[in-house]
Amino acid sequence: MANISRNERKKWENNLYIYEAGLEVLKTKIKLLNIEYNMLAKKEGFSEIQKEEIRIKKPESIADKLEKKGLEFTVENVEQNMNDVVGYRIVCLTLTEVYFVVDLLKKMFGNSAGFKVLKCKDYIKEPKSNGYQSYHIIVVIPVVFSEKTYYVNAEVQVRTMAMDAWATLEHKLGYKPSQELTDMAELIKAQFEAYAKMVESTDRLVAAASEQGNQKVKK
Ligand code: 0O2
Repeated sequence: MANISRNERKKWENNLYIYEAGLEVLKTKIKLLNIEYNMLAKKEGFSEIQKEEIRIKKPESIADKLEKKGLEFTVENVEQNMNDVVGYRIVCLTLTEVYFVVDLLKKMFGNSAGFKVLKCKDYIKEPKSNGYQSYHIIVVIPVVFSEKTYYVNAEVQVRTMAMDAWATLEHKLGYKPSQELTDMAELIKAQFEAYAKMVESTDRLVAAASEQGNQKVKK
């Protein structure tokens, strides 16, 4: 585990309120998205959003991530190099709903003063080599206090239920393997690659079937 100096930890704790405030602004924004989604979902025949998770990354995880980038844990390094201290995950039932939500998010953050879409990573179109799939949007959130406005970057992940089940299991096994599992690492890797292919083909099949169903209803 990467080292955090006492001084930097103290500085981090003193700055944490900015990230906590950023998360509150993001939660409000996504509450609005939920209202709009629920209204449109009825018309489109979509299911409701299945699950939402939020988190502020622990300093230990931040330090580990910075270390991988060859950087020390300092408040400045976090501000300049980390996009996902504030994280929000939205889990939908189907692929069609994922892209619908992504589109709403892009429009919502792109059209609001002070907010910005910084970067999009479509790990659904281009999954990671281990099979990880998800759509990531990095957004900039304005946090307006009386004396100063801060800008906090946050990562919004959007994925299907099937992708979420895969990522949750892989996170547990792949990120922190026990000794017993390390011995089986190759087998697990292969299994997860196969599992990811199943997730991908099932999500696509469901999307195609729903699309066909919709067309029949419209005829
Ligand atoms: P945790 O515990 O979920 O917070 P960047 O610096 O932006 O170029 P970064 O930050 O690695 O690169 O971005 P990326 O690739 O978008 O990944 C950020 C987050 O996506 C991770 O945060 C995970 O939540 C998730 N993720 C990415 N790859 C994988 C994967 O292979 N498996 C699983 N299960 N999740 C993944 P953290 O901080 O790694 O973890």
